[in-house]
Amino acid sequence: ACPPLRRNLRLLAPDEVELAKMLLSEGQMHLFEHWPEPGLDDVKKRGFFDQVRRLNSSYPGGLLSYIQNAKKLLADSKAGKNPYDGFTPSVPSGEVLTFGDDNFVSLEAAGVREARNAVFVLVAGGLGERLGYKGIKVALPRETTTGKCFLQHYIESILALQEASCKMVDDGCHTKIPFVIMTSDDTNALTIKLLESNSYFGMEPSQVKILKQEKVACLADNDARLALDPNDKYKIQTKPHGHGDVHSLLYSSGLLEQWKSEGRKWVLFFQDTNGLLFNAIPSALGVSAAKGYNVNSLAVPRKAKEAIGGITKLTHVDGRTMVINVEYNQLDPLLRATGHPDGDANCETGYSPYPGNINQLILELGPYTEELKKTHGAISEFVNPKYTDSTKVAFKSSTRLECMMQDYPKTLPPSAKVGFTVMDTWLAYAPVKNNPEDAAKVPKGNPYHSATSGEMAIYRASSLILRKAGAQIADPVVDTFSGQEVEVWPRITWSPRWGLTFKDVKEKVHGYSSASQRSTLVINGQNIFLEGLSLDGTLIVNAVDEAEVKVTGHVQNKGWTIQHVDYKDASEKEEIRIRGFKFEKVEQLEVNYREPGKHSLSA
Ligand code: UGB
Repeated sequence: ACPPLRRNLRLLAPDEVELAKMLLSEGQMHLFEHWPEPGLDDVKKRGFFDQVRRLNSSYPGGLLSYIQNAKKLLADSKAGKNPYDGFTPSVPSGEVLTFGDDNFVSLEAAGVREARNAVFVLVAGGLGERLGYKGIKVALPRETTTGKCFLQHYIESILALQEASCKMVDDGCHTKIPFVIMTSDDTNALTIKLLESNSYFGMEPSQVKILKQEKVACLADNDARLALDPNDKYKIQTKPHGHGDVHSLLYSSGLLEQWKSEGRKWVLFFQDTNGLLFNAIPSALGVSAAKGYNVNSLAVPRKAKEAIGGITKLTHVDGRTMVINVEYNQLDPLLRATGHPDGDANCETGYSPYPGNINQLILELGPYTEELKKTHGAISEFVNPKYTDSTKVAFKSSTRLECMMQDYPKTLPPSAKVGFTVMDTWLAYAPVKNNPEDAAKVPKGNPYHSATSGEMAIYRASSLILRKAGAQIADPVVDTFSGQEVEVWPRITWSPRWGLTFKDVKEKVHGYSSASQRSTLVINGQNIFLEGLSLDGTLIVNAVDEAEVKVTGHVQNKGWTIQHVDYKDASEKEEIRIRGFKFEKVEQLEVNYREPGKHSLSA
């Protein structure tokens, strides 16, 4: 059927011949039409099949399934078929938690207890095009007071949970919580380098597993003809398939079975830049355990049009129902098509009635493993071609199939226990996704999701938690950085081992402690107790675990001031430019306790 290929068949291994036959039967002749006689470009021809093999083995069901799925989804898209046809959305009900109340505190305790049976999975294959940052996002500082990057914070949080969880059970537990990072070709080398050059931030290297997702083939037209790379006609053009790949990678890695045999129970998925997430993990895991949820999604109140999905109850005309994320670009059309003429709009509370999905999923390992044995981790996919015109005959550029990790529940039977847990945004969610220019254009009142707002959210959360624990923390001032108006709270931050749960914080803040608005406070150590500290300036306390440090008295100095930084100022580092401010470290008190025993810092 394809003479240029037939003439080159002897270059191919038997399995490659089978792949070639499959490609021809699926209408992919164009991939070979330009192939010259054997003897010319043979290395490139072999390279082409190396790539075809990789594309075939990294997709559940192989390249044949990929092409067939693409044909169907492209035909649906051309016909204007709505993936939610037959479904009516309504507002679901879930667990709504109030930070610091008795229920919250007991759920946190239950969650910490469960943590030794948990594994964590970070999806970090995205390049963050919207942020426009050149490096990997997990290497960005979570806040610039300490400069600790997101990955360090995540690892320290998991280690803190591991230790606290083992302490709660009196059975000599020495569990090491496994930590998986999904990378992609865009992020893999830099992620490994970041870990290796920082001794894995204190985690044992054997605890960390990297799973690299492969890209998928691009599609040139409605017949799902694979697109050749414009710069190399022996290469198929590829693009990312989305965070949904994490399920098939976990399945094929064999890790799920290994974890089951080790008696583990929960798999917690999370994203690359949410510096507040671990404030929400203990209580959310507590909810999963208390409710016996197979799937628990974390959510926050959502502003209409905010770029986070809406958790929605969908009821089909045939009676089926499911509680699932409807992605932000689909919620508005779905609502309009089902009798809500205002679409994705705020209700009288000032928020969308649909809770916002922050893509932190807690799955129960047993049912998850069983489900993946059936699906092999394949996740419902979508395609989003940009057509040249309304005839929908041609694409402006090649497209590809995509998938999202939160679509996992779509294949579950109605008997599955799928729930969600809503928490305050200030406590749980502050992603860094938008560059300063785009952030400044976000409608007033909606969150910026920028490096500026992401860092300020850390200080706000720390301040509010300390307030709730009884400390007097000054009100914020409002300032504008790169066109974004934000609240600037005292710059308070602590290591995860100090304040893993609200109970931990409360136990370490006694008496009358206070911080003025211009203050910066860094608490770095497990046993540091604020007992009547009055801070007006900058205080950094570092202590080894065996040291017990009481901090009292009045600390006053010139402190650290905040300087505005123009995001176009090329003399500043990119990670500073994207936040629009930096600290001028004028004066500080920094104390280090390296010896075990009781110490007191009375200023
Ligand atoms: N990611 C990968 O690991 N691989 C990929 O191929 C792509 C991404 P974005 P998005 O909570 O804030 C999601 O781009 O996809 C990783 C939810 O779909 O930051 O626009 C990437 O590294 C949405 O419902 O987000 O939106 C990152 O860690 C809402 O919950 C993660 O996937 C929103 O996140 C997310 O990628 C949110």
